[in-house]
Amino acid sequence: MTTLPRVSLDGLATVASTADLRATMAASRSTASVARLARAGGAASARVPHNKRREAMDAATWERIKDHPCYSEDAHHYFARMHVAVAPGCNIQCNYCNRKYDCSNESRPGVVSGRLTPEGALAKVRNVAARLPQLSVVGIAGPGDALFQAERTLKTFELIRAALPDLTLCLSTNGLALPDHVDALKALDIGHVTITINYLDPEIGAEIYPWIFHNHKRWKGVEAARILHERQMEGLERAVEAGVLVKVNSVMIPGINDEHLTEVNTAVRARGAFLHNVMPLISDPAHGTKFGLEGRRGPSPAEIHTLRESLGNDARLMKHCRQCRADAVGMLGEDQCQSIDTMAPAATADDTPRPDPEIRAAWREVVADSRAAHKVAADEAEAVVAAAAPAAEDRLVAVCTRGGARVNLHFGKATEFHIYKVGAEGIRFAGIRRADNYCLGGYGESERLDTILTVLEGVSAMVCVKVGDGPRRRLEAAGIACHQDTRHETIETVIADWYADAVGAPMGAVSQPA
Ligand code: CLF
Ligand code: SF4
Repeated sequence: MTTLPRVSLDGLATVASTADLRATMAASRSTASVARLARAGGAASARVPHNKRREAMDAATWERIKDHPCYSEDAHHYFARMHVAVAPGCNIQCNYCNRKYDCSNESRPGVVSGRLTPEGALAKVRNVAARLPQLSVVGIAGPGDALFQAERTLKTFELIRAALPDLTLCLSTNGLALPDHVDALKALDIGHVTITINYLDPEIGAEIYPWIFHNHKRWKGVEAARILHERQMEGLERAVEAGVLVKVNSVMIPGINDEHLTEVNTAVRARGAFLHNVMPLISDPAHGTKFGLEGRRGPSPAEIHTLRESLGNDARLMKHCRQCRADAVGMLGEDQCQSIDTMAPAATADDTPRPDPEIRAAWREVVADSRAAHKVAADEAEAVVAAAAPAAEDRLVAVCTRGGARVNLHFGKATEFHIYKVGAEGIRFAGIRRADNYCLGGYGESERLDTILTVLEGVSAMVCVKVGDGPRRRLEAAGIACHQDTRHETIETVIADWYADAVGAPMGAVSQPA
């Protein structure tokens, strides 16, 4: 098996040299991996993504998203992003936002990011790039709107583009100011833009946005919502025309826009949006937002799942978003922003780590190798599932993983579960469900287990490296089978093993790719 080397993710403390990384790569290429690669057609297969939906994508588009952890679900197993919080102001008010915190369109309320100057942002990017070979994308997503004071955002992108040209630049906005800046973004070769679009109907929009600030004037109610809608659609169309890959984020707000999001999905697809990301409203009175204070609830994981299924659950639906903060650093779901902020400054200029594009290039080679092995393993797993029970009903499986697309985490340490749907259509990623980890170092927390059981509503099995007897009994009593696998194998392989067992087919009935 090809095992991804773990580099600089735990606290960003270890600086990996290119030589170290290449040595680790060589050591990780086991005989089994080489044999699998040979069966898959060798190096050429490294460029063929394993998931069926990606096989339909043209090569140029795949090239643009294959290292982007948000635009490619596959990439998020291997690549990291960082945000630089250079945009403090905002031109609208969302009822799910408290300005004390970050922009809730891409952030979890309850945290606040430090503000950076463009020069400070560049220094931080250089520091992270020197320590994190997985870094592939730098985004600006707040803490306010990235285009309200666009000069700060554009200046920051300009500095990063000049200093680290191999990094992809990415921007997230509420869309109000987007039509005015598409040309400037294009000139800086910003090819990935996210717009938060929560409605088409201004009457619904007025329930989400009390006011906007536009053309030197404050607008309120339905009139404000109509202007915001028109600007969002114009920005989307112009950005698509300019060749930008536009992702649309929508916050699902039960009782306001939950049923309306189907129309939003149709409209943004028709205008060329590359991806649609439906995110749950995060609402808590402690956050002091209007929705939080009036007790409006967010959707349950099952409600989000049902909506995504109704939207087709296809290639153009993002399901692995973590609603990360405006100064997030690291792999999605494994935020290292505090480690980097509290890191001791270098004693001398010579101690300052320097970004080395070769390390990132070496990491991309590691990933290409791992992806090729993953494709073979996933194909084998699909064949096992197809042979096991083509007529059996779909099951949801919760996976404990800390990256690399493998089952490589103990249940007690999981702060999120990767949900897969397995059945007649094979094995498909279906989303992420988050909960505080059960194990607190030597003992488990019963209340946390209650929450985990709620979060895993509708799930048939949990697969992990190990689970203790206590939580296993509770999970099984709730109808969730526990499947332990200590091999650190590919997610699809472990799911197929469980599934073949669960539906009663003989294990190993199919051992080769179909
Ligand atoms: Fe950042 Fe957003 Fe770019 Fe990603 S986040 S600006 S597209 S680099 Fe990603 Fe974070 Fe979800 Fe955003 S997981 S909140 S979708
Ligand atoms: Fe808050 Fe972002 Fe909405 Fe502005 S766009 S009000 S920062 S959630």
